[in-house]
This record gives sequence, structure tokens and C-alpha cells, in this order.
Amino acid sequence: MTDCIFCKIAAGEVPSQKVFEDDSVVAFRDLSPKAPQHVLIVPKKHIANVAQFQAEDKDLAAHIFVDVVPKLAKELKLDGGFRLVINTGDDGGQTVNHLHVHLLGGRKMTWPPG
Ligand code: DGP
Repeated sequence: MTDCIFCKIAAGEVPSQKVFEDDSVVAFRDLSPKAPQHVLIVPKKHIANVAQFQAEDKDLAAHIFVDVVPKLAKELKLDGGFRLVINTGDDGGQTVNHLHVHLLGGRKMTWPPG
């Protein structure tokens, strides 16, 4: 999508601190980190949010959670645990309308979030 910041980051048109990239996914450090480790895991395909997942995205969704999350958690040394957040839509606090999974760690998380 032409006017999407995460599409531009995924395409390398806008700089980011990438920590992972393969054919279908990119992960980079959040501009405004909420924890010592705060990475955004983003599919390269423009999907607005999880409510817009299609049947054809099942492999992509599995890849994110089965392959990418555990790999990054290990590389970032989040052995004590971490939090995944997927803000979805206005009420969910989503500000960038390109699906992304926040991977947060490196400190004790509180619950509930604000
Ligand atoms: P959300 O509220 O779930 O839509 O989170 C969007 C996150 O994206 C927010 O934590 C800040 C981050 N962000 C927004 N624009 C940029 C950017 O241009 N680069 C990077 N690295 N992060 C961004």
C-alpha cells in the first residue's frame, strides 16, 4: 500500500532498526519503546489488522507465532518471559493500520495494561 509507513519500512524505503527479515516478515525496533526490548513484528503483505486476516494468511500467521516470535525471544534473551500485544482497530488502540505484533520484554510487565 503506497501510503503505509510499515509497507515503506518493509520495502526498505524508510529506515528502521531491523532485527529480523525474511521473505514474508520483517521485525524492527519500535520508535517509541515501552520496554527495554520492544520490537514490532510485521508481515510484508499489507493486512490492516487481525480482523482482516484471510484464509490464505494461515501460513503467514503460523510463521509469525511458531517461527519468528520464539526465534526473536531467544535472540533478545527474553528467557524470563515477554508480552505480545496486537492492538486492533480504534478501540484497541491501533495507530498504524498495518498488522503488527508488539514483542515487549526486558522488564516485569504489569497487568492490566492502561
Ligand atoms: P499501535 O498503537 O499498536 O498501532 O503501535 C504502533 C507502533 O508503531 C507505536 O508503538 C509506534 C510505532 N511506530 C510508528 N511509526 C513508526 C516508525 O516510523 N518507525 C518505527 N520503528 N516505529 C513506528
